[in-house]
Amino acid sequence: MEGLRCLGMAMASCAMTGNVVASSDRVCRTDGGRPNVILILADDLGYGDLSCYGARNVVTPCIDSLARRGVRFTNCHAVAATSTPSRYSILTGEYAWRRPDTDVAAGNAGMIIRPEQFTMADLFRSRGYSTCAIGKWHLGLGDKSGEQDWNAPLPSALGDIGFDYYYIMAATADRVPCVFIENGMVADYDETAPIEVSYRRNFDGEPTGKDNPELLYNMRPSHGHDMSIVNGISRIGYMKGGGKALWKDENIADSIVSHAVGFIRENKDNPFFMYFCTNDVHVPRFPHQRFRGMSSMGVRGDAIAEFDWTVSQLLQELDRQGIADNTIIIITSDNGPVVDDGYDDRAEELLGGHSPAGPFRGNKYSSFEGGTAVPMIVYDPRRMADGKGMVSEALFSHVDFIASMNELVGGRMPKGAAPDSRKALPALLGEDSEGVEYVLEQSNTHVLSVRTLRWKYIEPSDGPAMIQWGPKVETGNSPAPQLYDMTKSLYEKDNVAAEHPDVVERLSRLTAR
Ligand code: NG6
Ligand code: CA
Repeated sequence: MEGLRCLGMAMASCAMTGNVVASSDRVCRTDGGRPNVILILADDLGYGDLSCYGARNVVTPCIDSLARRGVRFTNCHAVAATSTPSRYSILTGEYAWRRPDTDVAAGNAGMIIRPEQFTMADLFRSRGYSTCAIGKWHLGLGDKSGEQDWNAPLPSALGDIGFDYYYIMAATADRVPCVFIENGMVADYDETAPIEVSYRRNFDGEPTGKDNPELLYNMRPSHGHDMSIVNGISRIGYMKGGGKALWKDENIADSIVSHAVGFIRENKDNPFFMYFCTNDVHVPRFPHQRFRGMSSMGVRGDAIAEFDWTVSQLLQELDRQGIADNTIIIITSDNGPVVDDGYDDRAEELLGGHSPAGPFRGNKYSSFEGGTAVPMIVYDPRRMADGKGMVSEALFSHVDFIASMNELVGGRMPKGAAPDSRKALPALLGEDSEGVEYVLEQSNTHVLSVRTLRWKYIEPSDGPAMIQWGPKVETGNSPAPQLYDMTKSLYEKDNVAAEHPDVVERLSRLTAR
């Protein structure tokens, strides 16, 4: 099938992105059995943050247009309310809470997924796909925490867990080291500025946000984030050096787009899997100048606009290469939204009636649905067409991606691989309206919840009702079991645990570790 000319479909994909290129220039390289897959993972993008999910004060035309053709999910759940455990579960198909070392990782954490583990990238690779990871990583690098030499090739990295190519940020934009890593080495390494990183102590003579607030010309912290200063923004952790390799926050979106586009070009003739993770809309939110003012919500809204543009650039490249008709796009987020997450960026004051978590209670970190209910749009051009888009209420958890992708590509996973992942391909493709029986969700303090189509159960916990260290977020903690009937209200308010002890008993058994 490869090399097949299919001009009609090319025209259709052309219309999808509004990118006008003469159809005679196109060659569709169709391999019906092995579609390309691009998993686009936004950071801290809430259920309510896209205009197709009811966002106010910002528009996301490109993503909305995919939603009009594909499946827009109302019941998709991240495994965890923070990044590292959420991403761990996506890539391995194992609940992060089964492992002790999967909480929000420092920038110098050792590689959390071990080479012997089977990953989503291994799965695609085993079916002859080229694989890549681009953007935010946040799952550790190298053999041992704190012992990486950032001036030399890393002894273990993503090449050991199935990725043929990668261009990544080690952790988050608010954590050092503030450099990209490309295939095991710091990208654009600057020999004149060797890199040192510590999460314990500062390096002699290096300024910090705490001691030198006058150097914070781009952004100041609201809580935490007062250590090393890079690009006029203070971060978590200490670093020295980096020179020309240091990123400029305003260029991160451009930088990951250009590397993704390069990968698409190089792999246009063979099936590929791309794990594409944006920094948007995580803090520090610092979108490029050309997106400033695109929303009325300041940098958080403008970062959403930058995210939409980012998606549009990938789609345009697929179209240009004539492979849009054979590339499945999945867009989702690693956890729920947060407004003030540690920088003084006026995100809260400028919301103007916008609800980042949509109808849900709670935010990132929380056991309430706002922590883990995320947007998801799946577009499979082989079976979906303009005007045929649908909204699906099917229950889906990110932990189920890997088994579902295995169904998609007809792979075989080794015994013991992806132990918690369930096959749910028909739900992902909009052909099954129910999805999985239940999903498990983990708060940032490891409180587990269970969600079914009807119920939400939160296990009892002793923690405080509000986060105590900065963000104004309800944790969802309560010493009593909580049960909410989600068919009555999506905002978890009326605890009906006392009226349904049988349901509480049944769901609580699923949280046993
Ligand atoms: C928190 C950070 C927050 C963010 C989060 C991880 C402080 C005060 N806050 O500890 O800014 O980085 O960790 O976010 O340090 S995540 O989306 O990558 O999980
Ligand atoms: Ca996140």
